[in-house]
Amino acid sequence: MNAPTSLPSRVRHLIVGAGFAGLGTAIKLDEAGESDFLVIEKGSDVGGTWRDNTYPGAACDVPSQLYSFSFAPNDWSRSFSPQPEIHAYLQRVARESGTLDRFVFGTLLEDAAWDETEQAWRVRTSRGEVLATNLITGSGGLSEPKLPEIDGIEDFTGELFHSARWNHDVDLTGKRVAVIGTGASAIQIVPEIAKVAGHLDVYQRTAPWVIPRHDRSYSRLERLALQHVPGLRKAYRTGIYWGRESYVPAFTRQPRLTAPAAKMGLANIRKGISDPALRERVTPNFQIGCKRILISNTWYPTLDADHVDLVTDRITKVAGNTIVTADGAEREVDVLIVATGFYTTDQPIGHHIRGRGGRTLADTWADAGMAAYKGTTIHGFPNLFQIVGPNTGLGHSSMVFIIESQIAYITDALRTQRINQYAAMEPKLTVQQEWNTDLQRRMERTVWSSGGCASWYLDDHGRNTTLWPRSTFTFRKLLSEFDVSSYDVEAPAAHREELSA
Ligand code: N01
Repeated sequence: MNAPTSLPSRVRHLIVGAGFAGLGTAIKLDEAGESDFLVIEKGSDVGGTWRDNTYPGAACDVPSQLYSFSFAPNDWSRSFSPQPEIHAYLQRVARESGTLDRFVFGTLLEDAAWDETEQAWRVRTSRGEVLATNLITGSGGLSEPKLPEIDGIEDFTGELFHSARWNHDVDLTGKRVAVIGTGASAIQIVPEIAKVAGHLDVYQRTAPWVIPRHDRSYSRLERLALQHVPGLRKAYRTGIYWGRESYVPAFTRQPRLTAPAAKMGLANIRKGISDPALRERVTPNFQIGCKRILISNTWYPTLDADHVDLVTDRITKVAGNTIVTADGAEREVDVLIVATGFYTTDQPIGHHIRGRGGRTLADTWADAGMAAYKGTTIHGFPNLFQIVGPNTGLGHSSMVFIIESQIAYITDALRTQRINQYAAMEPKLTVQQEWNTDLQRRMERTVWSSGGCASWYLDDHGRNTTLWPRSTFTFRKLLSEFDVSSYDVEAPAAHREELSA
């Protein structure tokens, strides 16, 4: 691989990020003959979230047979693959794709501004400037760690780190450890570190719903069959897909259909915890599905262990190496792990992308929240394509399915652009508004709106600007073809001058 070390002055497509989204886009653009692209990646490797989240116990809670590219099968070792296996998969796919010669690692996007004269994105990176006709962002919806706002936490005198930036130099053996948060990351971390920590305090603000995890390793025979029996892997993947898709009505239209899942969650508590008072404290007070449903067989038994304390009193401050809660209790810790999630409704990259008139995405979205057309393109931001943009997230199935749908749409858009020699394309404002009005109308019926919880799905205005409120096959169908009639298009500037002469 001869990856470039400096940037060319001009490129047709600039892709930001080398996770599932950026890598998948590079592969599909290459296949479509759109080979004049560059991928910039701030890290030193491909993998995105699966490179960054190296915490103990990190694994995907969507079965790997589905949580992988449809065009790049893998010999998975188990149903819910651990992070190292997913990362290795992405590394292999990247290596074998023949596109790595156009990846530039260690390169941060600092600013991207639409240049009206050039009809291109003028992009400043930590490695220099590049002019790009199209800007495709795959920087991830859950990539920028969010630290909790707790008085005194910045002066904590022990070791402190976020779940997504695990400090592997810190040995937790025998230490007093505290974890803040009880989301998808924390419930994977806590059972693992409890095996070595001397004492563990788990700070819970909201009790999550946790149902059993049906994970197992595949037998040798199963792996051989999946690899060699024609059609078997595809049939297995399709089965998982439809199994997951069957949850959609419960989330989006009939929240009462979630009742069986709630029963499973309550049974999981009874099975894992013997103390009635502790059972009570871990019982959620909102409708299942309102926040992401978590899966674990070890979460509750870990909370029940003698050297683990669940703390439900609000943290009031951190003083030195002591965490103080509202009841006045003071708990000393050596290591503080914050598993407090990510910036989701205020995408950090939005502050670095400036469209027509120099307006940033962040400013455009400041008043009414994030909004795009088909989760991918944005009025006022010509030739910008966002993978995992507004309202493309899922609570039940594989984001790789969504990503591949968006990549197909973008590839078709770029083909249309080339054939028609459009210099710029952006969704019409009215079309984008109609799309979002419809989305928000559908959102009202969902469990995410009516389930009585606060979640990272909702923005400061209470609008759900992160999740897709319909089936994933509908998403795929709606993005199956680039609908140029929904777009304002511009001829190249030189051509416009010729026409007006
Ligand atoms: O983050 P979260 P996460 N004081 O935002 C608590 C994906 N993921 O990293 O519920 C005290 O879910 C907060 O409390 P509350 C998945 O999509 C996937 O765990 O807001 N507590 C919550 O408990 C997931 O949804 C996998 O009251 C504070 C926790 O911190 C998403 O990533 C694995 C606090 C944050 O939970 C994010 O998960 C891991 C404060 N000041 C993650 N601030 C897979 O398996 C926040 N909290 C695929």
